[in-house]
Parts: sequence; C-alpha cells; structure tokens
Amino acid sequence: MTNQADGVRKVIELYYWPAPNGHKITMFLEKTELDCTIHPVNISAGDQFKPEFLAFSPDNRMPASSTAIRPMAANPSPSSNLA
Ligand SMILES: N[C@@H](CCC(=O)N[C@@H](CS)C(=O)NCC(=O)O)C(=O)O
Repeated sequence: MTNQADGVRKVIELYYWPAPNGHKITMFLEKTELDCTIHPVNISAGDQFKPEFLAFSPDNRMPASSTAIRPMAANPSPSSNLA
C-alpha cells in the first residue's frame, strides 16, 4: 500500500495478531491505502509482555504502533530512514 502527498510517504509500524481487534485496524489500513509494516505479536505466546512491546503499548494490548506515522522521503537515503 502506498500513499504519497508532497513527496512524503507515511509508513505505519503495526504490531498485530489475527484477533478481532487486530482485524479492525488492518481493514482500516487497507481502505486508507497507507503504507504499513506488520510485526506479529503472538498474544497466545505472551509477546505482548515483552519490554520492547510494552515501551509503546504499556497496557499490553495489540494492535499497536511503535511510530504512529513516520514521515519518509519519497526516495529515502539510509540515514533519512533513521530520522
Ligand atoms: N481498545 C483496543 C483493545 C485491544 C485488545 O483488547 N486487544 C487484545 C486482543 S483482541 C489484546 O491485545 N490482548 C492481550 C492481553 O490482554 O494480554 C482495541 O479496540 O483495539
């Protein structure tokens, strides 16, 4: 999915597992055609309690995003990806 405006591409880092609340956000993202990268969070295995996940989802719930919307250059260099 790609969404470009004024040379800026937005990428959502989505932490997701195929449960009802997860499906809601993937259906939304499909309709909006926003770029997203999906990271699986296996809530049956306890991934939601890992410190790196709790850092941006302190109530241990998915779906969640580590960077709600991250602006990127249309043709990013490696260093601009880190901004
Ligand atoms: N308000 C959130 C709730 C999300 C939620 O409850 N997610 C559940 C799975 S459907 C979850 O992550 N549970 C993990 C846990 O309780 O440890 C939403 O509607 O998306």
